[in-house]
Amino acid sequence: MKKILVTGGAGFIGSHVVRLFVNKYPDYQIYNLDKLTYAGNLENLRDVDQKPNYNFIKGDIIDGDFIINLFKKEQFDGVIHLAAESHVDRSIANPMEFIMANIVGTVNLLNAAKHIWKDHFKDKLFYHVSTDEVYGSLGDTGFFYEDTPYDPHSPYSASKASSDHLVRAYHDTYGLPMLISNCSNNYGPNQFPEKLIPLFINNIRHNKPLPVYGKGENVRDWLYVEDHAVAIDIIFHKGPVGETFNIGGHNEWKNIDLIKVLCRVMDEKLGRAKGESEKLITYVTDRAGHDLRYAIDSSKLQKQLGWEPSLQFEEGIEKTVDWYIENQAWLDNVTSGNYQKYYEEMYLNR
Ligand code: NAD
Ligand code: TDX
Repeated sequence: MKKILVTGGAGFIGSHVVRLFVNKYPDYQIYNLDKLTYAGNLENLRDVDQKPNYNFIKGDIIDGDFIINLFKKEQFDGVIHLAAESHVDRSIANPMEFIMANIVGTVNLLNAAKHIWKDHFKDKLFYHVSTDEVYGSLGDTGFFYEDTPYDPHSPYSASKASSDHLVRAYHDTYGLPMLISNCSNNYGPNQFPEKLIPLFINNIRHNKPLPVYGKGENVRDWLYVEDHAVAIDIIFHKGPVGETFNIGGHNEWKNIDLIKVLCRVMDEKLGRAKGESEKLITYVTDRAGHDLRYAIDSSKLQKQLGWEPSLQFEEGIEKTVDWYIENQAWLDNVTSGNYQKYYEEMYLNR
């Protein structure tokens, strides 16, 4: 029996990680700790939330006393830490929320793990989920490797870089057993419609403008979210303690090219005339400090631990569009704020 704490399990990637672990490891008890910010949605876990090995805890990683008491009470064997403020544009508007959640929140978890695990580090593991954005921005060529120097530009990426440094510092200073992975842009079901792909799917659905930042020439490296969850499972179970792994699908797209693919697929799925959705493209003022290009080299993970992305992008984007079209109620609930009632119904009014 293992007790695993997953932080941020009601969010986009966290919900896919929780689902994978709850279904694949019936012998583990999975504890999903989430504050349920605007980005946390328990509806994402409706299909597993009645399973006997799933537990939900509403709580804030910024609250150090709460975190230490939780670790004392539950005696977790491992932590998979995903809870974070995750949207770059929000970090530009309000950096302090990112400092608190991503830096202070991570240190609270590290302190609790160090304190509670101190005499028996051997079978414990603190797995920190991070992003490729810590490495900064590439020019037209080259890749991010695990030893690429950190060079973050947004308050979001600087807060994630800071949390990565702190996780390594707790390993080097106190011997805390840890692993870090840095992943490229994720897409797929359950992503909050403020990030590029679900925002544009939702806007196309409502015939609203598609705001392309700058000239749409920035490049991102896209990975299907379930492939990220599988990579986390493999690294958590097989990764040598103290190591870092990059995760990415070698799938670079210029924003404007990706948006045109999305428009084409949406036209087909909605039965619209060819070229209809592209008419919604609207070029707007660029994001401040907008990183030009991200591209991950994940050959260490592929060679050492045998992970491979399972989906080609065309297949992944079709699956994604199908999911949002089949789950329009999810999108409507998220955009209206109704999804927050699910918590009240499930956990408060019983
Ligand atoms: P998300 O915004 O969809 O979800 C974040 C979750 O964390 C939400 O459920 C939210 O309620 C919870 N949370 C936020 N602050 C909290 C706090 N103070 N206490 C407890 N819970 C809190 O994010 P995501 O896209 O699923 O990203 C998850 C993690 O993966 C983040 O650490 C992010 O940096 C990292 N990441 C994301 C991507 C991506 O493309 N989305 C890529 C690489 C890495
Ligand atoms: O309306 C938009 N118009 C636009 O042109 C939005 C929301 C985005 N963009 C551009 C900005 C980026 O170049 O599309 C690209 C993708 O933007 P986001 O979806 O906001 O993702 P990004 O900023 O690349 O960061 C994401 O990947 C790394 C996640 O949000 C992070 O959490 C993750 O760490």
